[in-house]
Amino acid sequence: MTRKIILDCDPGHDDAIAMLLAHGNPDIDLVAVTTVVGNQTLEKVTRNALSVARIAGITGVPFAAGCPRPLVRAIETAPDIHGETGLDGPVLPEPTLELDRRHAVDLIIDTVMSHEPGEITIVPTAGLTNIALAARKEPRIVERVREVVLMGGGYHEGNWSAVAEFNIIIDPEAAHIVFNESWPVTMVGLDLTHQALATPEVAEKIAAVGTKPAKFVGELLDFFGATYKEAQGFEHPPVHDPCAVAYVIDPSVMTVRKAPVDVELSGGLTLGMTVTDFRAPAPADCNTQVAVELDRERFWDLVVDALERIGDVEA
Ligand code: PIR
Ligand code: CA
Repeated sequence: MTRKIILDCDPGHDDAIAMLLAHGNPDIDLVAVTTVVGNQTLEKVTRNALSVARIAGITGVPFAAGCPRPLVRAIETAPDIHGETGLDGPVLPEPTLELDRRHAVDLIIDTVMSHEPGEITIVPTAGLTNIALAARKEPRIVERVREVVLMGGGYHEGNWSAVAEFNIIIDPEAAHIVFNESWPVTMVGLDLTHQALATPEVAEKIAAVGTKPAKFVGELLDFFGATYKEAQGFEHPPVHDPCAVAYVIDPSVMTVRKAPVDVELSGGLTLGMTVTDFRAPAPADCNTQVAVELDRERFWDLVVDALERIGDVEA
């Protein structure tokens, strides 16, 4: 059963890998890619998205740029992790795709409204500014979207504060909107993505694919691994964003637990925390679930398989 997805991203090393996984997997139909300020400025992450499209051989998919800043807060980027370009490490080719003329929010709305109810899954791997605005501008998308599977948050740890994750804390008001709408939301948070570590064995499997896109992923992981070690003391880097795509491809690649999730907007120490209520039983109207445990081997097999299917792309 192929799933049509909109990937809303801020490439970003792991966003780039998420895009390659979505493009190379036969069960995913990538129908739009939208960008939002996050790991770097909107201008930088948008250019990166188009460069990655060229590396992956993605054509015929609309790419649109979205919000240049969060709803309420000042811009916060992550150069310590992703570098000054947002995608430091590999040499990036000049983009060949042209940007769609629409704003990302309009592309999201048009895409959802022009498909049947239940057809489109939204996969945000960045701050939730575009998604929140789309829900406010055209509330009918909330009923129409199949589900929102997002990388962000976490129920037991943070990476930008003790308790908050980057994608949530950079625009907590937007995250609050997304979690509090009635669409089904799966939170693929740090609890899950910190299990997706790119170990040397993983890097070897990717290198063995031997193609240009696989080499690109290898270079991404080298840079990401070095900054993750330096800035966050990780032995191997967690490759967050492809986990959300993997859940859409095959939900059995991780276990999930139904639980209400809300976003803290006023806590002094806890701003942007995704407060998860594990008290049983979950209320009948609970629309949220959280990812708990990853089948690491099958996850990486999906990534390697996508790279094998993409093959060597003539740039
Ligand atoms: C990763 C990110 C931001 C900061 C750090 N330290 C690490 C980006 C990734 O692209 C991912 O979507 C999410 N935000 C993980 O917090
Ligand atoms: Ca990201």
